[in-house]
Amino acid sequence: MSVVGIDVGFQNCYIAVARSGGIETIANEYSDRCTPACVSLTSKNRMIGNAAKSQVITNFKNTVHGFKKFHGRAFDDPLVQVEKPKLPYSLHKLPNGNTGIKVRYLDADKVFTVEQITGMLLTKLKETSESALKKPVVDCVISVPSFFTDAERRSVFDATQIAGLNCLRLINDTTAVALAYGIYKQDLPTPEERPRNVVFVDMGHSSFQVSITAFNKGKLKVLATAFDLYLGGRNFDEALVDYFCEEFKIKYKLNVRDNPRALLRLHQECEKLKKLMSANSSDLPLNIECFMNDIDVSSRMNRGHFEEMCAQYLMRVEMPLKSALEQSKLSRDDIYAVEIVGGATRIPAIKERIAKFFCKDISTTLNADEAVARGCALQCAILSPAFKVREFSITDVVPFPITLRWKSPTEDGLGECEVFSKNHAAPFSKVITFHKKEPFDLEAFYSSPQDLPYPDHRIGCFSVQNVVAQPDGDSSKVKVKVRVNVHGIFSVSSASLIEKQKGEGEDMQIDSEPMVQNEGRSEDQCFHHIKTSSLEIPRIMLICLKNKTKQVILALSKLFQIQEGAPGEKQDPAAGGSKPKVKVKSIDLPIMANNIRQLDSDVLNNFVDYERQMIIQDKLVKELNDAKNAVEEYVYDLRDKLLNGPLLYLLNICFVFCPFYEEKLDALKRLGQPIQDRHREHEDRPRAFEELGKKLQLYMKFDERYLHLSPEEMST
Ligand code: ATP
Ligand code: K
Ligand code: MG
Repeated sequence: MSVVGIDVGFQNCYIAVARSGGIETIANEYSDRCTPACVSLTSKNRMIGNAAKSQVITNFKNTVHGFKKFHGRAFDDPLVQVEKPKLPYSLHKLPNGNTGIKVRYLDADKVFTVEQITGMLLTKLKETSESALKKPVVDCVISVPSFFTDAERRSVFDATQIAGLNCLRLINDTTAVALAYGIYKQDLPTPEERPRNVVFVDMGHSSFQVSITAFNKGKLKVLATAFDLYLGGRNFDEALVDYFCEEFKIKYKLNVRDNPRALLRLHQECEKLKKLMSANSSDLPLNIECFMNDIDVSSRMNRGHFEEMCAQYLMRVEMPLKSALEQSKLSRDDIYAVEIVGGATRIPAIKERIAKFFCKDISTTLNADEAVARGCALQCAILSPAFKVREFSITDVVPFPITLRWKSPTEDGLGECEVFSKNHAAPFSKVITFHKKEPFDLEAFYSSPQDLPYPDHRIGCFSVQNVVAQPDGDSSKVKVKVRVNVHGIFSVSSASLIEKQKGEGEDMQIDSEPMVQNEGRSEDQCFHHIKTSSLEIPRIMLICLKNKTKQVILALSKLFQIQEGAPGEKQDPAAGGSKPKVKVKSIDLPIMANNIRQLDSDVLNNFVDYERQMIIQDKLVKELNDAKNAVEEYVYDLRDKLLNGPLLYLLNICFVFCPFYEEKLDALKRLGQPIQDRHREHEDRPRAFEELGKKLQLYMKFDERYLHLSPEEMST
């Protein structure tokens, strides 16, 4: 069983795996540990990662990058509309209103969903992991920004399924970093001592994330998170691009924005320049040859000027830091360290701003590029029963408060209740008790739309079905379980009707305020507990059930609730923990989820099938290319040995026209072998070779018709 963690960045992806020696990041076939988040579609196949990145300019209409933020977003979403004009490829409104990506693939117009594009990227990352580990990879942990809402998380989760992965957890970027930081620390305070509070700051290509996390021996607890959705390395590239576009308009009379290729090249050069400026404060040149209309362009830039140009972005660094600190209710003195990761934190002005805010030198003890992936792999190792790793419990937060509103078709009385407050511990389940005579709907939504980085605050509607009144006409007690799961996804996960048994009386009050009860342990804690518990649940059982992890965890959380009692906010006699006053029977109720932003299962299955087909197509193209390369290699080899005019011509024809490379390679070898043999003889006997030359000239007479012969005919 493999243990893999994947950081899917807006620009860069990293993979880390757990091996006996510990966690290590792995390189792809280009010996690159970074795989660009880029997919290029062609008339024959797909190119993904590094191969796709090299197509960004040449095949710009069909090379997709910068798509991570389209997850779970409608085409009309303001964020999508802001991005759209900046993209070299086209977006398309899907029938369900979501964002589609329009490209030419296999000589046809094709619209892919963002889940499919991320699915392709994940297929590539899966293959890279498999070739490094030399075994199939299915289980993994994948990172998402901590500010991703329900819809975005569900969409990424769908993408993992399209790629055939079993995602054990979607973990927040900064939480993965916190895990990578804390798990090996030997000197963390004991659980009784005051925790060690560390700030994690991650600025990537597209966004800025901050978390404050409290560490004790064997555990971490996220206290607060904050973010700027629109602040990342790319803003600094764009500032440079804007500047040079203006300059080149005046200096060279060039309208760079009208030329997608030139604009893309300028982007690449500006990013390089930006990185150089991080290490160098002197004046630096920008030179691009044959930039547009055969004109070479050149200019200069230095760090001081660059920082002036980017003042509006640098100003925004402080806000999320301040927000996180306020939410955590800590003072600057309570902060033990400020750890930075993410490529864009290498910009000196950003580091300065962070250090200044916390009045503290910043620490760079983590690998800025790989920390997220390493944290993901560590989480995967912890969740995997087949892997031994130090026990470490992770408590994350609910980033945006969630409210439930309920209504019945006939009963009046609309009610609502905030089920998860901001920064509530997650993953977490709660049981809410209702008193109802008929089915009812629960609408879930984010309570504070003004703070939500997403235009629609609705999460979904969950209908609790089959609810009936008690035989005596009283309302029935309905227990509904709501949860934010390990992925940070909300759901109304189960409901049951508590039926009074005949002859028993219960003092049941009908109140509009539902009773909210916390479950004893989070699912994550349960899983931990079972791995170390004295219950001795056979390890093999855990392994057997590895593909049903979710169900196992669910079962275990139930088991623990019963075994250890549920220290809920309020004790409910029927919960099973304490002595029930009355005999009750519990009936499971079906729940219908509506308006959930997740792919329907038949659509998802189609995407899974289509991804498999595309994988096969890519494999065929690759095999053909490999065969072609083998022929080419053989031809070159022969050519080196026999620099004979007519023969060279013959071989070149074979090479250009051969459609069945493998057969032809055999045929060529049969043809070539005697030639090589004779060549050897020729070195002894020049006359013999002359004869062969004549013979070859005979072959030449067949000219191109010759190529229509079968391999057998060819060799005779
Ligand atoms: P996100 O986290 O937003 O999804 P990502 O994870 O793909 O994006 P990273 O790989 O962390 O992003 O960082 C990429 C960004 O860091 C790019 O904008 C890149 O130009 C920038 N960057 C990398 N090295 C440097 C450097 N030395 N100086 C300045 N910027 C740098
Ligand atoms: K990254
Ligand atoms: Mg990142």
